[in-house]
Amino acid sequence: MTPCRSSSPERTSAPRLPSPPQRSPRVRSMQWWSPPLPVVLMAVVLVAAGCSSSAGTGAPGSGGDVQSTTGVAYESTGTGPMVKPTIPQTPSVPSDFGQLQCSPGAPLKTADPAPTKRSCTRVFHLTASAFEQKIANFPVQDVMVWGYNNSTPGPTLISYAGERVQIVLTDNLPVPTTVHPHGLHQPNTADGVAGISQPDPVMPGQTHTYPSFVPGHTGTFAYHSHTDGPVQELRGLDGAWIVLPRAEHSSVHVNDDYMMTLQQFNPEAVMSGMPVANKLVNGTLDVPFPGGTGDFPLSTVNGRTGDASGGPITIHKGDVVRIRIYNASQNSHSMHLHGHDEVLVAKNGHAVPPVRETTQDVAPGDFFTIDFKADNPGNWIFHCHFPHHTANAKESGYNGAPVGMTRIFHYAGSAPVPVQYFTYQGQSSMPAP
Ligand SMILES: [Cu+2]
Repeated sequence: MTPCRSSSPERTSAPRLPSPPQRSPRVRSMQWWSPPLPVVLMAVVLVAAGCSSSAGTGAPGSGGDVQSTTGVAYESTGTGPMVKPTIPQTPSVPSDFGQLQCSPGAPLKTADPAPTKRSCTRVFHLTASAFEQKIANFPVQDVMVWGYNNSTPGPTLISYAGERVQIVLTDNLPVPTTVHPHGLHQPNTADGVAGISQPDPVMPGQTHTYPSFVPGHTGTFAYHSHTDGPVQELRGLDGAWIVLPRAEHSSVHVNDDYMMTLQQFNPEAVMSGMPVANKLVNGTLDVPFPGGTGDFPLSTVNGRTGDASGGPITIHKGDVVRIRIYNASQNSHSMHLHGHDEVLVAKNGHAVPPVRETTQDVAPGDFFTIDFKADNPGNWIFHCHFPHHTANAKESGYNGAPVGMTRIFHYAGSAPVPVQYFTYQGQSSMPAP
């Protein structure tokens, strides 16, 4: 087979980039938006599918070099001038660009790509611990979860194509743990599978520095505990990891880019039949399966049910909006957007020929990227289509509204979403026991 031309920025001269805009410029046409689809897209995908892998091109480092060309760099599939990628946001969850450690020089905290002519490593510090997080308004609120840096899902890690990355994990849990980069091309010594690739997990109170490596491709990926998965992953030790291109063709550029991690939780108090007053706070987590039904009572996007999301996601008419989905839960979820075509543009770090979908079934561990054109003002829900997953312990929200695994897109200028939606079923305070 014919080796692919590497998309690594270390092999190509850096494109000239415009200054970053306050908001991403609106793009009049997307490849999937201006039929017929450019032939070039399919050609690139087909050529890439026949590529063979090749040796890495990244800078030497402690972790071995795993940069490969087996992945289709997303930025290589478009047309038009090169622009800076839109920085993704994760509603309710912080983003973490880590620390850039370049030699020589002090570590930098920066959202910009590492200089290609310096030897730099982007280092992410993750601390696993147990803490309370408000994951719903009802029938529980604050639940004891496990997560990274006091958040479940953990902070969304953001790095750039060709950068060397590294995780430093501190275990503040009462049990041993590890962290696994999911979907990246890490060396085996950085794989973080307890008892196999990492025979001895990180012990409580200890810090472990994993070998650095260069991820093999851009796209949406994740990190999660790979120790005692039925307990640790389902209590919340998951997070997204996005590897951005340093630049992308304007034809694949989006205005708004949102990361959404799907999780399901089983607070013990929800299922135990305790009086409502006792269910409202301080639920502990009982995993893996509740009540023998296989149904998890609370389904969330970014660690919150729709009613506890704090408000809608505001978008603007004319925008192209990207949603990156990571399913960190035990079950598949059929993610459906009202009022718009959702266009599948990438799966698991690889661009795919755009496909218009109504509902996208996302399996556990999958990453799907969908785009939509904001051309239909109003308040639109994006939700799992399993009815139990759009309720909190089978209870609906304000006036029967879907909650659970739901987020609302609100067009600027449209009527506001009723504030009662973001409360306990329309009541301004918790009901008396
Ligand atoms: Cu679902």
